[in-house]
Amino acid sequence: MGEVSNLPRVGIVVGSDSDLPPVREAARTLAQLGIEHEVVLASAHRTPDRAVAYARDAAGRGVGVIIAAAGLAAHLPGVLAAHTTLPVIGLPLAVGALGGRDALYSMVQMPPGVPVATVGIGAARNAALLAARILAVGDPEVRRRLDEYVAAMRAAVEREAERLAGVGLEAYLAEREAAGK
Ligand code: RP5
Repeated sequence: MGEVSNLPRVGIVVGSDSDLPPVREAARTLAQLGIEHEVVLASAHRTPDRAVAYARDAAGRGVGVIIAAAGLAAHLPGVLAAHTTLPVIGLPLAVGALGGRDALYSMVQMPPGVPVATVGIGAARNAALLAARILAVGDPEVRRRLDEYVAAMRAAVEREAERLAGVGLEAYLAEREAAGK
C-alpha cells in the first residue's frame, strides 16, 4: 500500500510518554491503511501551552482528525477540541486506580458545544479506524482502503467460522492456544 499523502493527516496526541505503548496500535492501523500520521506528546496539564498550540496549528498543517489519548483525569481531548474545530477522538487509557473509567468519563461527558468522539478504554484500533472513516468522507482512496480492510476482516472471520464448524470446539481451542492466542 502506498501513502495517501506525505503530510500528516491524523495527529495522535498523548498526554505522557507513558501513554505511547497503548497508542501504538492506532499508529500501526493508520500505517496499514497508508494514512500519514504523527505522534505528538503534549499534556493538557503539564504543557498546556504546547497542547493549545498544537490544536490551533493542526488544521493549517493539513491534519484532518486528532486522536487524543490520555489516562486519569483526561482533559487532553477536551482542551484540544476547545482550540480547533477539527474532529477530536478521545482515546481513554487504562491508567491508575480506576482502570480508565475516570479517563472515559472525562472524555465522553463534554459540555454542549465542544464535542469529543470517544472510543472505548484502550480501543486504539477503533480510534484509528474512526479517524480513517472521517477522512474517507472526502477521500475515495481512503474509502477504498477501508473497504479492503473490512473485507479482509470479514474473510478472516469466515475462515475461523469454517474451521470451527469443521474441527469442533476442543480441537479449535487447542489450535488457538498453540498459536498463542
Ligand atoms: C495523564 O496522566 C497521562 O495521559 C497519563 O495517562 C497519566 C499518567 O502520566 P505519567 O505520570 O505516567 O506521566 O496525564
